[in-house]
Amino acid sequence: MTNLEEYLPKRLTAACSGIEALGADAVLISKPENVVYLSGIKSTNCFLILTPEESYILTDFRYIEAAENNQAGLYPVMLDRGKNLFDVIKSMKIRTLAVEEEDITYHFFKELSSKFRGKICSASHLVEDLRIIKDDYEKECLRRAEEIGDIAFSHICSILKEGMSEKEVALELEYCMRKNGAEGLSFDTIAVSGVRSSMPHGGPTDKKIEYGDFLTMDYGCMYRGYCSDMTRTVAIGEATKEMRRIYDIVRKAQQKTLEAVSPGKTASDIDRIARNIIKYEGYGNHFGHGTGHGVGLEIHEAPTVNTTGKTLLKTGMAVTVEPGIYLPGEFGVRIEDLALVTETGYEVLSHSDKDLIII
Ligand SMILES: [Mn+2]
Repeated sequence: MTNLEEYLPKRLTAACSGIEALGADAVLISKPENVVYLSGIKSTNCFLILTPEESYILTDFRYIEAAENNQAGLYPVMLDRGKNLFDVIKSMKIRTLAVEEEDITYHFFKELSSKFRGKICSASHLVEDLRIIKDDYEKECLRRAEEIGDIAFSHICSILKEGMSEKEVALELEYCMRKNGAEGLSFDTIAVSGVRSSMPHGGPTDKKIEYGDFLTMDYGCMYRGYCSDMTRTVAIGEATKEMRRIYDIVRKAQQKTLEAVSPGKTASDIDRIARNIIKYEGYGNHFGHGTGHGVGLEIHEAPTVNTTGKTLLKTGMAVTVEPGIYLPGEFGVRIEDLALVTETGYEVLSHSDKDLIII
């Protein structure tokens, strides 16, 4: 496995080189995922102050040892009741401070404005713009996270049977992922069966899996902070002609869209492929969500792959391809893979079978 330590100083340098363009002389990084990206430290109370000269990591007693050992080249500063974040900012002689406006609360902003006399501006998407292109370390983490998802899928297929509840299905997936090295879940597991499968984001209930049900499982884990995300729909016992027909439309839409992933296309180009196939078959109104999204330290991050997605796909981006058809009162089908954009096209990271599996 590649060493994270090699990447941290490069990421920090890249972030600092963007400070001037913001019209600021310092940037306050508060979003936990951005703190992790630049420092390698996961914490519930940690801030970075970046300046073109020196950069600082500020945290409390609970995380100070990790902060002191950071491999990014950040200077550690301990916060306590006598010296809070605002005191440190005040003492730094900053003229214009850029903040992560989508992360901080109004309360935080009021407090900052009352103590800091300089100008405050937006850090825009300084760190997110770096995070959208995955480095080799991140690619390895995403590959492993998806591999764990694949292991969980084979596991569930080997034990799935009528009478199991949706909650049991979710628990088995989750336990298997933890057993195989995941440190947690990337989001609450979706396991919906029968008529419930028409709810794209339904949670698992006590409903038992019955003969003739479709079962949609959308789940993911965290591996070294990176998320996995995959969806498969399987049939229990048998699938009617109608179920097979819908499954095949989604299967085709998913495959054609995945194959179109390549640098130079916009996110909306990708979305349009899945949407047009489903629309052509007459189910346009039954595919009401976007085709995909970026994945990394967050389960949903840039680029958003939907009808209005303007992002130009570039080598190193990670996107899901997850079209679906949902027929309320009947059933639903969704198939999802995670892919990396490569120089020549794409590398799919989830390898579980996508032909209809009947268990
Ligand atoms: Mn997804």
